[in-house]
Amino acid sequence: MFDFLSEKFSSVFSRITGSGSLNEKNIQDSLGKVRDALLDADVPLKVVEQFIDEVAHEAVGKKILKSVRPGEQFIKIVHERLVAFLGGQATVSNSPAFSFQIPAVVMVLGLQGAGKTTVTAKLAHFVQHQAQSRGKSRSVLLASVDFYRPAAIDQLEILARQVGCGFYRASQSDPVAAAKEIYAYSKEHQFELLLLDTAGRLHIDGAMLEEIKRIDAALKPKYKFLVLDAMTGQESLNVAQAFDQAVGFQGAILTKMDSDSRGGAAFAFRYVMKKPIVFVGVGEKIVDLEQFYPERAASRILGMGDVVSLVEKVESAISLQEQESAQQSFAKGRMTLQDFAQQLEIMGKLGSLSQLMNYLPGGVATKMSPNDLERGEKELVKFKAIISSMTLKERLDHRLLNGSRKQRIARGAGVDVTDVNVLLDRFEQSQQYVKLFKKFNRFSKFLS
Ligand SMILES: Nc1nc2c(ncn2[C@@H]2O[C@H](COP(=O)(O)OP(=O)(O)OP(=O)(O)O)[C@@H](O)[C@H]2O)c(=O)[nH]1
Ligand SMILES: [Mg+2]
Repeated sequence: MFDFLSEKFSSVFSRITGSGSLNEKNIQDSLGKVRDALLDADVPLKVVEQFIDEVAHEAVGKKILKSVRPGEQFIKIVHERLVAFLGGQATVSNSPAFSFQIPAVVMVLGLQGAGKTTVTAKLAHFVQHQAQSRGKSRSVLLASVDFYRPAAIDQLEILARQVGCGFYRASQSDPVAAAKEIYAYSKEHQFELLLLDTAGRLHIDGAMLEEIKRIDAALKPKYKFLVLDAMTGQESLNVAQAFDQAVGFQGAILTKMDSDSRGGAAFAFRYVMKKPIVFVGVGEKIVDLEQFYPERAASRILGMGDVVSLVEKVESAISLQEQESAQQSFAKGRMTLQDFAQQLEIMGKLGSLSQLMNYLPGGVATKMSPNDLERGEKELVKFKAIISSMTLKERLDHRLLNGSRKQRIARGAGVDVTDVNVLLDRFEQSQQYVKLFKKFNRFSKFLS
């Protein structure tokens, strides 16, 4: 998400020099680059100009604090403005645990192929998972009034099975009658949440809006979300406006943020519609839905990483005990091969390297090619084997590893001695990284 922008932004800020205060002269070059980056990301010109004006207004005359470099001071200002542009602090999408008030009907709207059906299933998973983590359960029903594409309802049925939630197929094929039938079924069976998938068309047209209006009037959904494909760029604004005039909606769900979407849609949507982006879709699977936090998105754009989201991902995937031991090695600012092995284990549970890299600061993700990543995945497998051939003593102190020990370990793991050396190199690098991480923590405290 926002990789494109963070790649562009990463070179912008180091160039500001001089001390004393930020002035029109020393930020001009950086402002120009920020402007170009946003335009390249398909952010509408009007929005970019307003943004640049705000940053300039905020920055000029700012005294540079003694403890930071001018570039860092400028980043802080851009960061604050980005957060404000992407939704500010006080919206529903910001609350750390967005949850649906129940009972409720939720309806998704959007053009053909935007990702409505997938989002409907992802929301069902989200709600059930959220309830589970609190030791509760929620009865969720998925249903569709898409009678235009023959396989549309089958697609939803398959997804419902994956999610493990309720599914109902209406017997009537008039969308409004079907919606009423679905609603009656959901009431009768006391579902707490009904998620209704609707049909999309290639373009906004009168008949489509008319149909949505009638379904809306019949069901009076508590929540309506507009599903927007992040790849469509500025066009999505017309779609948003048309749906808003027809039935209104609370917020948007931007899908396909994992693709090479440049993030412009998020800016444009927020600026024009003044409504929150509530969720973003980051992949095709039902788990690939994240709540949208302007603050975190801004950090990612600026190449500061999104450590908070990473931590959440970690928390949902690994045990408390594992987290604590990882935390300890980070806090010490140094780690042993034993810690390293444990972290490899944890990484394995979290997903692929390329997914994880996106959360890390410094635009790490954009600097790695798919080949690098694939090699990285293979290395991880080897590394695990190598470390498991070591004795505990060796794991706690890697300096013990002389030539003959390395040979023994390589034989045990079924690899070459060079592989053992590669592991040791990587390990030493990651020790550096742990130190860096500590520094980064200090820096992010300064920003907040
Ligand atoms: N990579 C990626 N693909 C997605 C995401 N969301 C949806 N897709 C894919 O986009 C395609 C269209 O998704 P659907 O959910 O069928 O879209 P829809 O809006 O229901 O489409 P219609 O019912 O035809 O109007 C599918 O191939 C999905 O797997 C996402 O967040 N990331
Ligand atoms: Mg669909």
